[in-house]
Amino acid sequence: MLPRASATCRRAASAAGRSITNPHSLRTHASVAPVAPPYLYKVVVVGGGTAGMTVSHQLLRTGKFTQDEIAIVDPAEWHHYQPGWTLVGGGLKKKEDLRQPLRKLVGPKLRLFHEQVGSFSPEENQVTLSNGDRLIYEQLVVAPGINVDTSTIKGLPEALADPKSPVSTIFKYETCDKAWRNIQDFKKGTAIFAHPAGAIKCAGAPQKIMWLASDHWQRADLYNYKDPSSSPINISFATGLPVMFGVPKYNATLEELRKERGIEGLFQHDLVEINGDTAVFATPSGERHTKKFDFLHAVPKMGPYTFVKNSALADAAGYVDVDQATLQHKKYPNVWSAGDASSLPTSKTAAAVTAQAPVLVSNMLRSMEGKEVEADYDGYTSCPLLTEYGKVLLAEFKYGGQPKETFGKMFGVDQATPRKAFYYLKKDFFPWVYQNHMVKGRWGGPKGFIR
Ligand code: UQ1
Repeated sequence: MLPRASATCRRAASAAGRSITNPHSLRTHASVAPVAPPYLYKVVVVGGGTAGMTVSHQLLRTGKFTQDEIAIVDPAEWHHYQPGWTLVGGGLKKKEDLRQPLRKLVGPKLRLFHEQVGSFSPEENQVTLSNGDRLIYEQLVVAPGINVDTSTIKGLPEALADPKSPVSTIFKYETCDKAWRNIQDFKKGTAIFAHPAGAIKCAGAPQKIMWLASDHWQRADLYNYKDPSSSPINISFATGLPVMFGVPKYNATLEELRKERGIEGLFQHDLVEINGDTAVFATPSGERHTKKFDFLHAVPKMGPYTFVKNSALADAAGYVDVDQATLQHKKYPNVWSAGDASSLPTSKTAAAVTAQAPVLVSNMLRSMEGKEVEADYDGYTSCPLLTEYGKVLLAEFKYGGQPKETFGKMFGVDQATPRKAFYYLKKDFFPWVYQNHMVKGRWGGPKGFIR
């Protein structure tokens, strides 16, 4: 089905070097040359995850777009609330409650292409899908997320797939509930919680699951914060990074917690291989260290999807190369990015998308109206760090690791102190507001509801 070619869509087509006035003429053309006809859209959004859905619905809610002028491209059947997977790993939620069929979430005015992207041709304002369909756009939003690749750790895919292995990860839908089963089954021995070197989404999650597990084991009398050496369980946090957390203010609290709770810190230890019950770590100097485990929570390395990395849109690291304050592509002014796939040098979270999406939407509209874009995104991101059952440290910060605390300003509280109120925000309010409002374009994070 071809959408009606609006005037702007026709402009996009002619910008792409074709003089199309009637899209059906391309069908004739297609019968001569074996290429699929292009579909014409004002906006094509690649990705139906947190960033893609939030941006698409916020665009629609501006009232500037009509039926089928915005298309979303995503092959996924399900849309997941990934921040909730830590709660599943901690036994606080059922994973089935944190996903919805993508088709159901996409507003009726949006056109969904349930396909993978094959390639980008930004010079021609065109995206080619893996089925050969071509979408011509006036504006393009690239937000397909980041690839959580279990094969980046040798032996991990096999260990995760074995239901009896003590290896799990909350970073995959398939295994976030295995993490909770393993935590409950674990009664004695060495538990390792790993955090990889390199960029990952939700950089706090690898330790959130550790704080919950250690609390669970303490409540079960298997671990004693005050006397860990006489406990049946011992715990190590093995991280590829030199610190517990990248923001100095929150790192101070978390490092103190680690010591108070008798957890061994293996810094600059990057898990690269699982060999039976042995974890192999690489250090920056190229050494290999090994440690036996009886329980392992692993976190795969993550990186840009190949179709982004290998495209003209990518920076040297493979992320969509956008300006860090305007979210506009550095080379192609009608290309935008938000979320995990973007080059924005901030922590990759859903909270970050609450601040990025309104800037992207506003700047896209300004740009379409011939106005200057505004440098409004300050890098805001947040990490509600579960430190035990019933308490969350609500890290909120911007570029440069500078704290930007919502409730500090409002109520004069220090958010580095774990609190019960933040726990209920994380456990109940955020999942609710996300599923009912954020994906529909009605939630602005710390700024509250939109319009
Ligand atoms: C937020 O808006 C949000 O989205 C629903 C989260 O969920 C993933 C968050 O973790 C955070 C911190 C926010 C920010 C909102 C406030 C009120 C601090």
